[in-house]
Amino acid sequence: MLNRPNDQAFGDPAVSEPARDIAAAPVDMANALRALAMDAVERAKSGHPGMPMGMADAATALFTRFMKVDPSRPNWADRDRFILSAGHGSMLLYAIHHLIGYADMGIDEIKRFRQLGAVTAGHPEYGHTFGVETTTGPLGQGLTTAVGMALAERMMNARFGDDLVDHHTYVIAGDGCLMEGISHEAIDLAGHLKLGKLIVLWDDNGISIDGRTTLSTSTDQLARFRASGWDVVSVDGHACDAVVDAIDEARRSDRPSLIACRTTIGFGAPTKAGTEGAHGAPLGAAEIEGARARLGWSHPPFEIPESVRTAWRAVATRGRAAREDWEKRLAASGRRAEFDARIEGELPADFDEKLSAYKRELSQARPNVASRKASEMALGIINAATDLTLGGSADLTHSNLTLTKGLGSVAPGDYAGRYVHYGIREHAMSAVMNGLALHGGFIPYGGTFLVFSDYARGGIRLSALMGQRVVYVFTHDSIGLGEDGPTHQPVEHLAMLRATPNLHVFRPADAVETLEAWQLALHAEGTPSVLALSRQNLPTFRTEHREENLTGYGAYVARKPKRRRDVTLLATGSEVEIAFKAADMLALRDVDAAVVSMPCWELFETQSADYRRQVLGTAPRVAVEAAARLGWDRWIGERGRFVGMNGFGASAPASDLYEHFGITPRGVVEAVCDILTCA
Ligand SMILES: Cc1ncc(C[n+]2csc(CCOP(=O)(O)OP(=O)(O)O)c2C)c(N)n1
Ligand SMILES: [Mg+2]
Repeated sequence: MLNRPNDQAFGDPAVSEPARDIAAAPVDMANALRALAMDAVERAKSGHPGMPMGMADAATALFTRFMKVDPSRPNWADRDRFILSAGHGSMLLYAIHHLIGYADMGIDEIKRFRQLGAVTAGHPEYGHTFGVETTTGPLGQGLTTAVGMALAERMMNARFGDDLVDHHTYVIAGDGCLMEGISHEAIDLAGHLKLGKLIVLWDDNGISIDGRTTLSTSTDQLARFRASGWDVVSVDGHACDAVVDAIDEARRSDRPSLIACRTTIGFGAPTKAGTEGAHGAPLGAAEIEGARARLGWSHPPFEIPESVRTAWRAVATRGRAAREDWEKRLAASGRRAEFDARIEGELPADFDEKLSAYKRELSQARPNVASRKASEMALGIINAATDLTLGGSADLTHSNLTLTKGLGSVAPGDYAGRYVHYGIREHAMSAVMNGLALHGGFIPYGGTFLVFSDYARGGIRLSALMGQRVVYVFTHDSIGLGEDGPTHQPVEHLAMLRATPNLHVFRPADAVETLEAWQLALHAEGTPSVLALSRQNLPTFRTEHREENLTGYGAYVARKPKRRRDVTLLATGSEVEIAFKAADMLALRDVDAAVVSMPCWELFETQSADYRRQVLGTAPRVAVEAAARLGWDRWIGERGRFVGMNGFGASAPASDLYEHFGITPRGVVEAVCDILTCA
């Protein structure tokens, strides 16, 4: 069903001519992308040929005329960022990378598309393939991560000027990206912040997996973007010149731009073009043969004529020259060391010293404050000690306590500040923070209530998968938040977060542990962190200063038994206080209890078996945490007991709720006496 205006071009001799010796035309360059995509998918027996074939012309326009990248220096700081938000079309990216000469993308890797260990993973994976700026696959994430990159670019520009920071962020997004809810959060924020160097090419093909997009949407996307403060234009996505003109125009705008590229999915495929049949399966030998004929591409699979290769390599030559010019400017700027340290995210040399001095003060002052407040106090020191940190909250600044004095808000057209008002957009906040971290120059942290980590989950998972230093400040971390009730009281969230690989979940128990958690989070260059923080006050029990970061052990004995260890009480966060009180009560009944604070399970797991044995002991264990039990059985063992939540919370003052759910010193004592004979 070839019903788009440009379908007429099929088979038209003007579309292409056989390979020539003279410089290749854009259509040949685009056809090279199409051929590599359909042949690689065919060979892999899986993948998505439709999107690369549809967007080949627009991508050729973008790369040949505008993209500033140097494949020999994939991470050069002032490169343009290209984000394939429609990550299923990964072969488009790999074909381009092959043709412009990324060292890891030889033709053999294209032939090994989607095979174990190949750089040509099913979806683009950050850190796995040169030049892949972010992991995409969950639709909408790339678009939103790109907003973070475009914001980082403006903020670095505000700090270092046009000579050192001046690049664009280009996105290819599909119908799916624009249908996802996160897209609205992203375009709303980008439009508001006037991120003029963000340019989105929408693969407007009217097709998704189930069929025509009219099955499920009738939104006027151009109107939607326009209403959010974007420049918008619609062009024939197969007319290279029209796309070039549109990008040219977009680059002149001080608003973000949407270029709707009207395309035919699977362009060139004789029967599957324009249909969902081209979306996500090999085309089949006959269809590929037909496509070759229609496109005028007579070369065997994986063979690209030299004229086409030469034309593509010009992109790299141009990029290399731009990079070399930039390096000269950087060298002449006198700010090279500062710039490099910044982009690498190096904490200042005296950072830990300052934190340690503050930790000593805390142990002496022994504040009785909520851990969210302790976090604010820690941030006061941290944000003064480094300007890498970039704060923010999803409209809960005064609850999350994420804003410290003098940070200044990031505002439309003014990017000097260090605090982002993400608005009520938890999902976008997580993905934007990924973009900020990936771009380089910032350590983003952002706050919301722990319960709404659900809404941020898509981005949190990618922070972990990509190993980005992003800090999630999740306050109101249990029924301890009280009256707001069960919709606001997290129960299963710690378990969900702890189940996520490469994520440190800290639940500090006092002001000292909170500072230590922050210190660990900021040093964890390849791991995002969650700080689960209380609304209610917690006494400081770490009253003796220790230079060593005890939270870094993940768990440690916070109170040694007096004579022998009859029982070990395990607790985190606000429940450590309960465990201490239970230990006092048990002492009166001649039961000697050790109390173990477990602020970070993941770090505890990395300790030696010996250390873990020492901490956990051989006596029976009782764990107390105002959350779901899932995961605790690992620590309490077969004989253990768990005191915590069995279902959702309720609306009442916090102390009534703890009483109601039996998460009390008495509840712990009863659990202990259930397994031991108590006096
Ligand atoms: C969050 C998310 N939901 C679902 C999918 C599965 N999925 C992959 S591609 C796709 C359809 C996307 O349609 P479109 O963006 O129009 O791509 P096209 O078919 O035009 O290539 C879906 C549902 C996904 N990758 N991410
Ligand atoms: Mg589509």
